[in-house]
Amino acid sequence: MSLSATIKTPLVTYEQPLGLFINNEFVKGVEGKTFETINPTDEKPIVAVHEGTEKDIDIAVKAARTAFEGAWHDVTPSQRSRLLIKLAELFERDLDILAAIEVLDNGKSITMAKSDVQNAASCIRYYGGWADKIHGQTIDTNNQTLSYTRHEAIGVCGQIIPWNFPILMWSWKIGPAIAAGNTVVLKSAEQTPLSALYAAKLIAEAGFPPGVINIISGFGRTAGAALSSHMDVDKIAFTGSTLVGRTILQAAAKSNLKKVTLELGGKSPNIVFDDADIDNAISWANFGIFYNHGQCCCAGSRVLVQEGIYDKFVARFRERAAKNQLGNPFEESTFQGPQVSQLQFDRIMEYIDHGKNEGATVALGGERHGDVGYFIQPTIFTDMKISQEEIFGPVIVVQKFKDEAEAIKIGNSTAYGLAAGVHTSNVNTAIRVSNALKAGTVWINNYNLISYQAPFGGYKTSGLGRELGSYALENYTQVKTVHYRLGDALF
Ligand code: TXE
Repeated sequence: MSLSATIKTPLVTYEQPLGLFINNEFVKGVEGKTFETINPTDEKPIVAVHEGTEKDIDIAVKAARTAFEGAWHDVTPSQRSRLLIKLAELFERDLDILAAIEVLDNGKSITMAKSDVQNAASCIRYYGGWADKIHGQTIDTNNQTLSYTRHEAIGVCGQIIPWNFPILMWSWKIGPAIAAGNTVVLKSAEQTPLSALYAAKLIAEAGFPPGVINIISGFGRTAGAALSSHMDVDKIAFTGSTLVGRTILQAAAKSNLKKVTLELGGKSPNIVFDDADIDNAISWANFGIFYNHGQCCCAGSRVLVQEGIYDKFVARFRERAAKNQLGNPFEESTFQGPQVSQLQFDRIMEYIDHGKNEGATVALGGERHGDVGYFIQPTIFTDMKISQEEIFGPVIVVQKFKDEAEAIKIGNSTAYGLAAGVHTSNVNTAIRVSNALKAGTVWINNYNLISYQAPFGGYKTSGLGRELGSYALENYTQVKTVHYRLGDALF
């Protein structure tokens, strides 16, 4: 099979790389395997890509190690900055191509895909800005000693990303790792390998030395597992399910105790008090769950509404969600496209059926949309038992609460702690409740607004460590203390 293919989309026709990207070249996998990636809108294969397995991971890790000890070591922080900024510019130049790939491979709507690519470019540029500003401290220990710290790169970083934001997750992982001077082997999700490979082409064009960033298409149990248990990978960063997050941590513990950061699932509460601006709250509740078709780790999948406005809220929320435009994700007016895969579609429909069988009221939706593509109607449940599991689809449960204490109790009642929302016009309530919620991010009178400048990550089983902002750099550096003795006194 060849190493590239011409792909036609309604927006652009472009050349899609298909190989594994190692040492700045696209190559076939050692075992010669390939796998197809499916268009979730029409359920048909788009193209087959080369599959990386354990041996390819090994080759990519060697390339990353060689670059780390060699050419990359001599690249100055300012040069790293320039390379990242150049890469951001290339993302912006090819925004339409990258966005079209996301729509084709993932099913997200074109407006959201364009915003993902722009945010990815901005994130990479932001970390370009950091690359020459990563400093240690000089520490005043005593007059005879110069003590200082260096924030050094960790080494070879393995990165495993999911399919819900393929290009955005690529940028969240690669930006801080490269800014801090590491080298990378990134495995994309098997459902959405295409944008990661196209972006790989831009790495070579930006001028990164060979081996600094390597991109492998492949499956979790083979390539992903090989990366997380590799003895020469110094750090692993993972975004995905909590289930797999646990296996990554175990693999790190059993191999070389590589450093681990995990960004996992959530079951985030979005709390609406009686005194909230109801139109604003409904609008953010709608965006909080139905944005990206509910396929967000921080999706506000539980809306908790105070009893005084509960009935009014449910009635108006139904009206609002019913207006969400479902359909062809290449149409500018589409808000919701298909779920990413048959597997995710089946999982979500199973949760919906389970809710119905348990006697929950379906206030809206609850069915497949159309008969081609993995489309699911925006679904609102009421009177449902508290659900603990992440559904990861366009499904929301609206629950009633009496007072602040109960809202906090229900809000914190899952094993997750990724995000939460609070809607109220009372500043004291907003701050008190956001302090009490066990979540890595709290949105007040909005939901799902993420900035690459501010940290993102989870409490409890939602993860370890933080991505984005200056906080992410802490996960990609290690601190060395140096004591330099100035005097000549002997012990
Ligand atoms: O995730 P997996 P799946 C949640 C969401 C979703 C569920 C299942 O609830 O319904 O997970 O989705 C790689 N060693 N999230 O099955 O399996 C895999 O190849 C190493 C939340 O797609 O966790 C892919 O690259 N790697 C989430 C990545 O892990 C392994 C985003 C994610 O896949 C591996 C996605 C292994 N043993 C799903 N097994 C979020 N936090 O945003 C799989 N992988």
